[in-house]
Amino acid sequence: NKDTFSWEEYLKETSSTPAPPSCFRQSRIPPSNDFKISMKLEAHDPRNSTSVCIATVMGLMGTRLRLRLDGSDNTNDFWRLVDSADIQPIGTCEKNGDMLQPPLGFRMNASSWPMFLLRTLSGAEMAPDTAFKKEPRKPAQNGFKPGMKLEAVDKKNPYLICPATIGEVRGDEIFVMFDGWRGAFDYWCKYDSRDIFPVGWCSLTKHSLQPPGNSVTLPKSLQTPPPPPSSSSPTKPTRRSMQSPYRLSAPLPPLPVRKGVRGRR
Ligand code: MLZ
Repeated sequence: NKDTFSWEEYLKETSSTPAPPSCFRQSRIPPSNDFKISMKLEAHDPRNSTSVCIATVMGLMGTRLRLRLDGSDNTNDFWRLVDSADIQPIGTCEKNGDMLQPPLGFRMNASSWPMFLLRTLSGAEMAPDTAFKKEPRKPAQNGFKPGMKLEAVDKKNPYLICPATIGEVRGDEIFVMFDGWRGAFDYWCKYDSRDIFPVGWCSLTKHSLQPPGNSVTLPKSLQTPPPPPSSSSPTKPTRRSMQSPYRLSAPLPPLPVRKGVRGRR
């Protein structure tokens, strides 16, 4: 199908290479997703990470779960991997001598929390211990290099995983640039972030992968290397240099438009 995104063709088109799988804090063989919709589990509240709450599985995609904290509204759903350290079986909190907390923005009076908890858990289907997978260890060091390709969660639209490029590396941090989106969704994160995946992850785990946006991508043959960074200004990727640290050399022939890419909304 010509309209679906193919890494193989895209890597050729952009003459780029994937970041080696060893760079990522992800299992070499992705874990299976043994959760089912409506199962309950314990999760750290993303807005208040010291508190552990009850969450319900609202959706499944690849090795990820769409979670909603019980007692919260439907506008704060979040995504976690089945091998995330942020989730655990019901009962873990109590076993550790801790107490389950109402989520930030609990929609009832705080005094009704104990009864709410009781009702929430009675008769609920709890996710089995075996569904929770051990979090992989972090790679010993930051092995990413500028220009390497990867798949990354779009933090502004966290249900999306999209093709991306390493823009810059600084210590333990990497700059993730989303291909074809002119910098609007780019972010810095740690090299061992759980939100980044090796090329092929989505296809392997049957997660959908967004095609790149349609802002200009220059073939390497039309690019010139950037000037050496001046000591006064630390290099920050510019809007123009979306896909790689290379810039337009001018004048340009009309660009071929890749098929099947949507306009930016
Ligand atoms: N509103 C946009 C989402 C863009 C996602 C970009 N991810 C890097 C759309 O629906 O096209």
